[in-house]
Amino acid sequence: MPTVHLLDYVAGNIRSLVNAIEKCGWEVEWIRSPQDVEKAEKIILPGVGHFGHCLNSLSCAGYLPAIQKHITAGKPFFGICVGLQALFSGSAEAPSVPGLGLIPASLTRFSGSNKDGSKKSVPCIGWNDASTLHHDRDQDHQGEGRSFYGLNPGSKYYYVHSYFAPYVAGELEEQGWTVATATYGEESYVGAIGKGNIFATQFHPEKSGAAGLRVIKAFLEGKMWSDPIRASLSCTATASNGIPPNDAGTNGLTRRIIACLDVRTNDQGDLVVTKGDQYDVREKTAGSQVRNLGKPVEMAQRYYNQGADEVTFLNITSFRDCPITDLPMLEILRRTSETVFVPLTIGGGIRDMVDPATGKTVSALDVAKLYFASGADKVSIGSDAVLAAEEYYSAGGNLSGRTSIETISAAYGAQAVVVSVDPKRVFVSSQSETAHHTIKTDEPDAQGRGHVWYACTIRGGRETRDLDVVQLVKAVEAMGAGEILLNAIDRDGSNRGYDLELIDMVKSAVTIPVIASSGAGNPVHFDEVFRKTKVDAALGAGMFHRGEYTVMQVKEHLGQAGLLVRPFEE
Ligand code: 1PR
Repeated sequence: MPTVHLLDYVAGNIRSLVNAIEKCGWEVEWIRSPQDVEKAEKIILPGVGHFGHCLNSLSCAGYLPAIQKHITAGKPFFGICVGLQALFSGSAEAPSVPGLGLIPASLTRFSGSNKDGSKKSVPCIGWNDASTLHHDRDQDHQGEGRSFYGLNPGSKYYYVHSYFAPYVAGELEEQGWTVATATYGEESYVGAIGKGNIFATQFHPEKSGAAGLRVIKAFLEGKMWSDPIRASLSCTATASNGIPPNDAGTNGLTRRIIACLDVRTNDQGDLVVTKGDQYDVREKTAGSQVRNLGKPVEMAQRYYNQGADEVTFLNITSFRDCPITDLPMLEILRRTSETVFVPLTIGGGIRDMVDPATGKTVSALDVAKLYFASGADKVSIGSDAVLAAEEYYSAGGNLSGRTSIETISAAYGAQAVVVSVDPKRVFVSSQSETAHHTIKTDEPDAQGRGHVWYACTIRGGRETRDLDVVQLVKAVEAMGAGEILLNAIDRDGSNRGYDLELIDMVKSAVTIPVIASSGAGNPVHFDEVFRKTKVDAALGAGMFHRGEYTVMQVKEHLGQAGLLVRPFEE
């Protein structure tokens, strides 16, 4: 097998990249010291998270001069995400930290709003283009009408970032670069860039399904230009009138559909996918067995093949178990990441704990590291986030720097930290009855009480706290969480559709992306949540597990109704 060298400097989920390279028929050799760089022919520099953290780690380990030398010698180099950003002179994310300076420009942060006042979630998480190619035609005629490193105008690629390299027409092309751009709201930026032996993508090709694997393969095989791609794109990309949707509500991203697998050990000791009704996962029949809906790895693979944009695993009982001794869960992640090339999130039990085997304290960051090393792109924190938010308010709104959210976000970036919220409705007759954030609801309770606030719960909904959902999401955003997974215990498993009132309330409280969860029973519910709220993604569970609808059917429905969805590619 041919070999490519990968720089290992703790850059998040590197396992998925290795799996993607192997899927392309290549083998990875690790660069573990600057001396190894000299021996390498082709190098891939991955990177996620904070520009300053990544560049400082590379610099302290002595890699930067070695990479410069490799590039100057004309040897192939591929930078991914922060690996692309490293080519620039610097970033507003860490103004005092210099990049490699091969491109004399600096990265800037996405603005949280557009000129018309509409909001834009930051970080930018989702699927976007990298297809409008710009190159200096005087210097390079061979690119005319051809595919640049396997990029395809109809394909979508997975991006996750808060900082970007602004695209100014002509500037980079004049320096001989070929550029593929994406646009988020009104901001156009560099999605992929290349010149000579250098290639880099802001998106994650290893997380971009078949479209991303094609890009990795093109780099590995040295095919800078090739004939146009004839990818078989599914019909999901076009509306029923055949015209690609002009879906203004997304700022350019596709509507993100997530399949969620609640996982736990059943009474026979096997890890199974289960699904509750209002979080009760036991059958209502004699014996009250844990509902067993299938095997986690197989189901994740099925949803990937159906076009899921992301897969989430929630280890729903690990609040009482210790995830570091939960080797089967880690194995599930490892095996899933071998074949599922879209983002994987894992939640459950992420908190500081004591290892029962050694008696030693293990930090939430250590637990997260294990998950990232096993193939997770994001970790989702539930109970521990609620406790941290309570502490944050008792400390007068001051950050301690020690919470799971803060430590993981500082090391791996905000985009790697999801907070999973499990709120329950609490009815009151009027706002004055409570100090909590209330809304007037269209669905009063049996006693006619027409206002609700949403109480946060911990331990899988078993314990309700005196903290409301708005307090929670504001606190975790301040701590550095990058996304909210918004469940609703009252709607869970109900097939009644999402709680739109809850979603509106949370969306207007934060800038970070919000994923709607709980209650989806058919494709129309996805359409409804995207049209009636400003939510960033929608998650479904039971309707997929029970085989009532496929992810593909949801996307086809949305596409035909004129919403922008990622076309499925094989
Ligand atoms: O508290 O950090 O250990 O994390 C535990 C995680 O496990 C939390 O994310 C919590 O939401 C989840 N969890 C705990 N108990 C349950 C349970 O069901 N008994 N599942 C549970 C939460 C909610 C969604 C579900 C949607 C969609 N599941 O993930 O998939 O409600 O369902 P639907 O489309 O069928 O309506 P910690």
